[in-house]
Parts: sequence; C-alpha cells; structure tokens
Amino acid sequence: MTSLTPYLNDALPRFEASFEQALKNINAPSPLQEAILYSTLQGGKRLRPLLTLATGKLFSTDEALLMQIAIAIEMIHAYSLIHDDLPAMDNDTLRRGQPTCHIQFDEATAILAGDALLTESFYHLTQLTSLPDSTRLHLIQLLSHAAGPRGMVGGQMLDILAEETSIDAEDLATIHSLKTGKLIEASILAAAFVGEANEEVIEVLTQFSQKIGLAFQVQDDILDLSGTTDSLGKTAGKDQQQGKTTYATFYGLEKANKILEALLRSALSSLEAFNEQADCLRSLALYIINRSS
Ligand code: GRG
Repeated sequence: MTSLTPYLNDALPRFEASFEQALKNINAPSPLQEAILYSTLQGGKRLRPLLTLATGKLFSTDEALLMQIAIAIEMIHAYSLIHDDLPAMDNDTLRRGQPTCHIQFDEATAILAGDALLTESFYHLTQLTSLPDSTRLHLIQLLSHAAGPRGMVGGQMLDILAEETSIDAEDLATIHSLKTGKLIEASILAAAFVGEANEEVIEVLTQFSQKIGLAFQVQDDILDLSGTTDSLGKTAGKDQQQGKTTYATFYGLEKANKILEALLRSALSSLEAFNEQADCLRSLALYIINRSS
C-alpha cells in the first residue's frame, strides 16, 4: 500500500476533527442529524479533502481556510454516495463496511440527509468571510458546475442510461469524467483558485486532475471485478451484476491495469515543473492507483 506524505498523514486527523465539528453544527432535527453523522463520520478515504490540502502546499495557503473548502467538498461527496446507494439508483445495502443510510434509517431520511449535505456545502462556502466575495463566488460556481448537471449529476444520468445500451470506450471516458472526475478536478482547482494560481499553473493542474480522476475510476472498475466485499466495504462485482460496461469489463483486467499505469505516468509528468512542494500531489496519485478499497 502506498503511504501518504508525513504532512498528509498529520493533516488527516485535523481534517476529521474539523469535519466532525462542521457536521455537528448543522444540528438538524432527529433522525436527520443522526443520519448525516452516520453517513459521514464512519470511514472514507477523504481523498478529495486530501487533494485540496495537497494542492494548497503549492501556494503555501493557510491550512485552516483549505480545511473549510475541503469540508464543503467532502459534504458533496457524502451526499452523492447516500443518493447513489438508494433503491432508485444503485440499490446498495453496504457502504464503508456498514448498512447504507436508507437501510440504517429509511429512504426518506436518506434522501433528506443527502439533500442536507448538498445544501450545507454551499452554505459552508458562503461562510468563508476571509475570502473576497469574488473568490467565494468563484468557488461556489466551480463546485456547483462539478456537482450538478454539467458534472456529477449529468454523469450519473448518463451512467444510468448506459445500463440499457452498449457503450464504447469514448462514452465510458465521458461518463467517468463527469460522474467522478469533475469533483476530483474541483478539489484541486478550488485550492488553485484560492492560491491565486496563474493560467499556466491552472492548466497544468487541470491536466493532472483529469489524469488522476480517470485513474481513480479505472482502479474503481478493477477493484469491482477483482476485490472482495470485505476489502471494499461495499458489494463487490456490482458492475458485472448490473451488466455495466467498465474499463475492466471493456478492456479486461490486464489492459485496464496497463491503462492505469499509463495514466499515472502521464499525471506525474504533468507535475514535472514543480519541485518538492508537489510531493503531496504525487503521493496521492500513487495512492489512487495502489488503493485496495
Ligand atoms: C447520486 C447525484 C448522484 C451522484 C452519484 C459519485 C457518484 C455519483 C456515485 C458514487 C458511486 C460510485 C461508487 C462511484 C464510483 C467512484 C466513487 C465515487 C467511489 C467512491 O468514492 P471513494 O472511493 O469513497 O472516494 P470513500 O468511501 O473513500 O469516501
């Protein structure tokens, strides 16, 4: 298993503490509050928050500010998992090794927990009063594009439609880039905007994030086919069960692994111009392709 840099290892518990505080502050009526805490505080790799913090290292941005942006992003991610597990979507009973939100509570509560996390995320961004209004607005726009119909929600629609038809590799790449890639990209670009990165750096980071976003999804497809329910903490073999085309089913495991390695090489070469300040991003790229859950 790839290890994270010492900075990321140390930052992880700080993120957990800040995230827990922000979630407790929501103080929603019971059992909504319990469903929110249940779905957010029991596991999860925190990949997107770590990407935000790692990108911040390039600009020496204040960590407290990055944490708040990372919290908003993880709220959106948690919402997407709760809704994705619902009977009308993937109909899954296991997430992060425990019953999914609608199984533990009920469907209405799970829908509302997702809604609450999505809306709270944007409220959270409005509260970053140390930032100029224009930057806050920019962040809100970036995340709404990544999460909404131009990004994750649009990708989820295409993914559902793809269950009924046969798709090719190009369609697959489009679905992945919208469904999971856009939020991963936004996790990096949010820190770049706050760090006042110039256009050239934004372009390099966009290239890097698109490569690791796709790599993340290719590894997800490989793990679905080769991992176990125990190691994944979610039902293994789900894609095949649903007759879904994935990188692993379309290309086979061997070729999918080769694609993954090529994506990693290409992602790392995008960062060539950066010195050791980009080591946290490099370690996350390695983590994505070596992860086992
Ligand atoms: C329901 C609007 C809506 C969108 C759902 C992102 C998504 C779209 C669904 C998630 C379903 C899924 C399993 C997608 C595959 C890639 C993915 C996002 C995996 C889960 O992300 P991780 O591995 O999860 O970062 P943890 O648990 O580590 O936070």
